[in-house]
Amino acid sequence: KESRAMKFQRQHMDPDGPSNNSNYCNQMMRRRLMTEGRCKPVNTFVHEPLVDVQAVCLQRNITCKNGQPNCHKSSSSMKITDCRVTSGSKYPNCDYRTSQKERHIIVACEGNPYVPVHFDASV
Ligand code: T3P
Repeated sequence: KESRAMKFQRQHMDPDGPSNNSNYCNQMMRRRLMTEGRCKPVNTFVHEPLVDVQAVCLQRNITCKNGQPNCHKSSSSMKITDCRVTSGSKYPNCDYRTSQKERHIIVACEGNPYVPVHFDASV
Protein backbone atom coordinates (compact mmCIF):
# COMPACT_ATOMS: atom_id res chain seq x y z
CA LYS A 1 0.00 0.00 0.00
CA GLU A 2 1.12 3.54 -0.75
CA SER A 3 2.38 5.30 2.40
CA ARG A 4 1.29 8.86 3.19
CA ALA A 5 4.86 9.98 2.52
CA MET A 6 4.85 8.35 -0.93
CA LYS A 7 1.43 9.84 -1.65
CA PHE A 8 2.82 13.31 -0.86
CA GLN A 9 5.63 12.71 -3.34
CA ARG A 10 3.23 11.50 -6.03
CA GLN A 11 0.83 14.42 -5.55
CA HIS A 12 3.22 17.27 -4.80
CA MET A 13 6.81 16.62 -5.95
CA ASP A 14 8.12 17.51 -9.42
CA PRO A 15 11.75 18.53 -8.84
CA ASP A 16 12.57 18.58 -12.57
CA GLY A 17 9.75 20.99 -13.43
CA PRO A 18 8.35 23.43 -14.10
CA SER A 19 7.77 23.14 -17.77
CA ASN A 20 6.40 26.55 -18.81
CA ASN A 21 3.53 24.99 -20.65
CA SER A 22 -0.10 25.88 -20.06
CA ASN A 23 -1.00 22.19 -20.34
CA TYR A 24 1.30 21.29 -17.42
CA CYS A 25 -1.53 20.80 -14.92
CA ASN A 26 -3.81 18.96 -17.36
CA GLN A 27 -1.00 16.49 -18.05
CA MET A 28 0.44 16.19 -14.54
CA MET A 29 -2.87 15.91 -12.68
CA ARG A 30 -3.77 12.97 -14.94
CA ARG A 31 -0.31 11.39 -14.90
CA ARG A 32 -0.15 11.56 -11.09
CA LEU A 33 -3.61 9.94 -10.76
CA MET A 34 -5.52 12.90 -9.32
CA THR A 35 -8.27 12.70 -11.93
CA GLU A 36 -9.53 9.23 -10.96
CA GLY A 37 -13.11 9.20 -9.64
CA ARG A 38 -13.17 13.02 -9.53
CA CYS A 39 -11.07 16.00 -10.56
CA LYS A 40 -9.01 16.96 -7.46
CA PRO A 41 -9.95 20.67 -7.20
CA VAL A 42 -6.64 22.25 -6.12
CA ASN A 43 -3.15 20.77 -6.10
CA THR A 44 0.35 22.22 -5.86
CA PHE A 45 3.52 20.77 -7.37
CA VAL A 46 6.86 21.78 -5.85
CA HIS A 47 9.87 22.20 -8.14
CA GLU A 48 12.69 21.85 -5.63
CA PRO A 49 14.88 18.88 -4.61
CA LEU A 50 13.09 16.33 -2.40
CA VAL A 51 15.68 16.79 0.37
CA ASP A 52 14.91 20.52 0.50
CA VAL A 53 11.17 19.88 0.82
CA GLN A 54 11.77 17.20 3.48
CA ALA A 55 13.92 19.71 5.39
CA VAL A 56 10.87 21.95 5.83
CA CYS A 57 9.82 19.46 8.55
CA LEU A 58 12.79 20.75 10.62
CA GLN A 59 11.29 24.25 10.83
CA ARG A 60 9.33 25.19 13.94
CA ASN A 61 5.82 23.81 14.38
CA ILE A 62 2.88 25.94 13.31
CA THR A 63 -0.84 25.22 13.35
CA CYS A 64 -2.30 23.62 10.23
CA LYS A 65 -5.59 24.74 8.68
CA ASN A 66 -7.29 21.76 10.34
CA GLY A 67 -6.04 22.81 13.79
CA GLN A 68 -3.32 20.17 14.11
CA PRO A 69 0.07 21.41 15.31
CA ASN A 70 2.32 19.49 12.89
CA CYS A 71 2.67 22.06 10.09
CA HIS A 72 5.94 23.72 9.08
CA LYS A 73 6.73 26.66 6.78
CA SER A 74 9.74 26.77 4.47
CA SER A 75 12.30 29.43 5.40
CA SER A 76 12.86 30.28 1.71
CA SER A 77 10.44 30.69 -1.12
CA MET A 78 10.21 27.72 -3.45
CA LYS A 79 9.27 27.31 -7.09
CA ILE A 80 5.75 25.86 -7.25
CA THR A 81 2.94 25.35 -9.74
CA ASP A 82 -0.65 25.63 -8.54
CA CYS A 83 -3.24 23.62 -10.44
CA ARG A 84 -6.86 24.69 -10.04
CA VAL A 85 -9.77 23.05 -11.81
CA THR A 86 -11.57 25.43 -14.20
CA SER A 87 -15.22 26.34 -13.62
CA GLY A 88 -16.23 24.66 -16.87
CA SER A 89 -14.32 21.44 -16.18
CA LYS A 90 -16.52 18.35 -16.24
CA TYR A 91 -15.31 14.98 -14.94
CA PRO A 92 -13.88 12.82 -16.52
CA ASN A 93 -12.47 15.64 -18.68
CA CYS A 94 -10.58 17.42 -15.91
CA ASP A 95 -9.42 20.85 -17.06
CA TYR A 96 -6.93 22.87 -14.98
CA ARG A 97 -5.47 26.35 -14.90
CA THR A 98 -1.66 26.29 -14.46
CA SER A 99 -0.05 29.07 -12.33
CA GLN A 100 3.67 29.21 -11.63
CA LYS A 101 4.65 30.96 -8.42
CA GLU A 102 7.48 31.42 -5.94
CA ARG A 103 6.11 31.04 -2.42
CA HIS A 104 6.89 29.76 1.03
CA ILE A 105 5.25 26.36 1.38
CA ILE A 106 3.47 25.00 4.45
CA VAL A 107 3.42 21.22 4.81
CA ALA A 108 2.24 18.82 7.49
CA CYS A 109 4.79 16.23 8.60
CA GLU A 110 4.39 12.85 10.29
CA GLY A 111 6.20 9.68 11.22
CA ASN A 112 9.69 8.42 11.84
CA PRO A 113 11.41 9.58 9.70
CA TYR A 114 9.41 12.81 10.11
CA VAL A 115 8.51 13.68 6.51
CA PRO A 116 5.87 15.68 4.58
CA VAL A 117 2.49 13.98 4.22
CA HIS A 118 0.17 16.88 3.30
CA PHE A 119 0.44 20.22 1.48
CA ASP A 120 -1.38 22.80 3.63
CA ALA A 121 -0.83 26.12 1.83
CA SER A 122 1.60 28.49 0.13
CA VAL A 123 2.20 32.02 1.41
P1 T3P B 1 -3.27 16.56 0.40
O1 T3P B 1 -3.71 16.52 1.84
O2 T3P B 1 -3.38 15.20 -0.26
O3 T3P B 1 -1.88 17.14 0.24
O4 T3P B 1 -6.69 20.66 1.11
C1 T3P B 1 -7.11 19.58 0.33
C2 T3P B 1 -6.03 19.19 -0.65
O5 T3P B 1 -5.71 20.33 -1.46
C3 T3P B 1 -4.75 18.72 0.03
O6 T3P B 1 -4.34 17.46 -0.43
C4 T3P B 1 -3.72 19.74 -0.41
C5 T3P B 1 -4.31 20.42 -1.59
N1 T3P B 1 -3.84 21.81 -1.70
C6 T3P B 1 -2.70 22.04 -2.46
O7 T3P B 1 -2.10 21.13 -3.02
N2 T3P B 1 -2.26 23.34 -2.58
C7 T3P B 1 -2.86 24.40 -1.94
O8 T3P B 1 -2.40 25.54 -2.07
C8 T3P B 1 -4.02 24.11 -1.12
C9 T3P B 1 -4.69 25.23 -0.39
C10 T3P B 1 -4.47 22.81 -1.03
